[in-house]
This record gives sequence, C-alpha cells and structure tokens, in this order.
Amino acid sequence: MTDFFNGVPALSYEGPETDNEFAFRHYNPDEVVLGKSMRDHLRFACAYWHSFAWPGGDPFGGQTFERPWFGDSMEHARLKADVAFDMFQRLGVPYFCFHDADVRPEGSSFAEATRNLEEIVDYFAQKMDETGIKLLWGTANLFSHRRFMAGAATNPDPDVFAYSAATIKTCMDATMRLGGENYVLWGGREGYETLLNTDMGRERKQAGAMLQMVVDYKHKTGFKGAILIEPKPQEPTKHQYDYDVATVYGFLKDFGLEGEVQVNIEQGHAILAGHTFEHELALARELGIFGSIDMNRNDYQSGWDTDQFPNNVPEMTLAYYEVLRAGGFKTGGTNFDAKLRRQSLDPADLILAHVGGMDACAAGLKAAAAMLQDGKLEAARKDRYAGWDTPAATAMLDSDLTSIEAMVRNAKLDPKPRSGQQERLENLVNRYL
Ligand code: XLS
Ligand code: NI
Ligand code: NI
Repeated sequence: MTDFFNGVPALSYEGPETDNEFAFRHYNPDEVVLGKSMRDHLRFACAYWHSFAWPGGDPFGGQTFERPWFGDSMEHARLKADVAFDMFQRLGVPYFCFHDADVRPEGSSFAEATRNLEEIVDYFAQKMDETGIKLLWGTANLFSHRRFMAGAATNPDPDVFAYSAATIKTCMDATMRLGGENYVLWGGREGYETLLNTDMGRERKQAGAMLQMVVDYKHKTGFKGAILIEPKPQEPTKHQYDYDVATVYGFLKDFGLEGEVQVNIEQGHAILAGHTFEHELALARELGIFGSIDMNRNDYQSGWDTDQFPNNVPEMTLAYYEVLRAGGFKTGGTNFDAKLRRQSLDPADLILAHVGGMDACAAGLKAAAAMLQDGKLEAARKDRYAGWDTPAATAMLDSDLTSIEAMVRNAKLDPKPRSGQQERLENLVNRYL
C-alpha cells in the first residue's frame, strides 16, 4: 500500500439504492449473469498509460497532474507500480494493461531500455504474485518517441523497422513472462500524412511482414495468448492503414493472417471511423476476429480521440449485447482505455472515474443479458429474415442469374415491402434499461 490514496474510502458493492459515491451500484463481481459471474463476463482491466503515465497535457498546455512518481528513475518507476497496484486492488479490477514506455524509463540505448523493462517486469511479477492481479495484455509504444514519427513497421528507414521489431520482441517477452493473455498492436503511426512522400505499396508490405514475424514469434515461443490489432482511423496520422475493423480484415486477408490475428475494438476509435461501437463489434464477430475491447467514450463533436471514461449505459448495453452474441470474451476483456479530464487532479477522481465506468459496464451487461434472455429482439430479427429459411430461398444463393430470371418470370414474383419496425425495436430496447 502507498499513501497516494489516503483518505479515499474503501469500495464495495452496495446496490442501486446506495447514496455512497464510493460504492458500486451495479458491479457485483460474484453476481451470476447468464451462468457466469460479472467478474468473468467483464474481465476489467486498468490502462497503465492513462492513469499513471499521462501528465494531463493538451495541444495548448502541458502537465496539470503532479504525481510523486513522475520522473525518469527506476525508483520513480517502482513507486508508480506501487500506486498502480494499490489502485487495482482498491477497485477489485482483475487485470491491467501496459506499454513498455508507460512503466520504465527509456534510458539512453536500446539495451538500457530493455534492462529497465526487465527489471520492472520482475517487480510486476512479484506484485502479481502477491495480489493475484493478472495481465490482460502487453504492447509496445512505437509512436511517442521521435524516432517513430514516420511510422514503426511502415517507416521509410529500415533501421526504424529493425528497432521496432526488436522492441516488439522485448514487449512480447515481457508479456509472456507475466502470463499475459493477449498481445496488442496498435499502429499508432502506421499510416501517412501526405501521399507526396509515401510509397503506400511498400509500407503495407512492411506492415504485413512485421505482423507475420509477430505471429511466427508467437508460435516459436508457444505463447498461448491472442495477437490483437487495434483499429483506429485518422489519428495520429491522417491516413491510417488500420482504419476500422473492415480495413484490418482486408489487410489480414491480404497477408493470409485472418486466422492468426483478432481485433481489440475501442469505442472512441469506432466513433472516429464514423461507426457505432456495436457495428464494429458485430462485424468482428461475423468475420470471426472478435478479441477484446478498449472501453471508453468519445466526444461526438470534437473529432479527436478524447478517451473519456464510459458512462452512457444505453450505448454500452448495445455493445455488451454484441459481446454476448459473440459468445463473450475468451482471452479478451474490458480495458478502460480512458483518462481523466485534465482538471480532475485529485486521487479520488481516479478512483471515482473507474467506479463509474465499471458500474456503467455492469449495468449495460445486465440489460444486454436480459434482452438476450428475453429473446424478443432476436425473434424480431429472425422473423425479418424468415423468408430465407425455405430450401428454395437457400438454394438460390448457389444458383445463377439465368435460372433466377426464369424463376421470377414463371412464379410472377412481385415482392411486397414490409416494415423494418425500427421505432418499435428501439422502444423494446429501452424497456431493459
Ligand atoms: C490510442 C490507443 C492506444 C492503444 C494501445 O488511441 O487506444 O491507447 O490502446 O497502444
Ligand atoms: Ni486503445
Ligand atoms: Ni484510443
């Protein structure tokens, strides 16, 4: 325990009627929903970077947070870990996620960075042992340092490609050492600013080669976790090669990796891509690449990735509905890729942000489970497509245009439009909230 959260009350589940802000209203880890505890459904994780490494800057101003662990020494890194594990325990969050750059000082060489990472990983291992907290996923930060400004795998300079590959190896090693359940690749700068200086064909091939190496290393080392790509459009580079789920699937198909790699879908990234979160989740499920989620909330007006803590229960209900339809998480989970607003300075703000997010997820999960169990929504969906359940209709999918034309003439087909009943279904969904 550290003294950072001194004065912040301990948390427990008190139910929807409680007046205590330091309590869960919906997240009751042992409560069983559709045959599984909420803990096992939601598989919450805290993101190290937003809660412990981000200084509170925006494009017009720098650091607003003053944290005793801000600094470049290993001592700072250990204090940061102490506070992080203190928070995970207080919240009762079973998992965490981190980038190399969040947890260790960079040092002055690749060798030093790796040594620092290994030292902190040993420190984590000890804490994980003591607390039972687990690693949902590890990842490499291949976007913050200026060496990555023109990309990591997609860089025009082969030395940067090499540096990135070596860094990924050290981060996969760290993830495996800690028993991580997934390894994530977010292509922060895998994209371009202007076509005038960009060879798109080369860059895509380089990214494909890097991903193949990651998959090969997974098999070589026997890593049991999933490899996940996290799609995101237009930020930080104007044109990202991993724009959304559909784009990532096309990329995986191109390189023959659709059976090897899944996606980590983030709410805010879905919104930036012009989709809803549930669209991205449903598509990933249909394509067989659903892996995990980064839970947050994007501002609908600002046009950039605001990474706010989630609190919109109706939207989250639709998201968890798709997670449940996908059969729930296997290796994946709910990672709060969310940060405080820069004026939220107090230690209690960090706790309350997570409490609110966990509660909103739990409320969404419960509503989604009730909706699924009740079956009315699925019955309406099924009914809409019922015409396709006849043998003649199914056979048509393997037919040809000439035969279908003959059939339409012979049967004198005259299709009758039917209501899509959107408002009726929207009303139905509201009944579960
Ligand atoms: C940034 C991404 C990032 C990934 C991990 O927008 O969401 O935080 O989740 O690199
Ligand atoms: Ni993310
Ligand atoms: Ni993001």
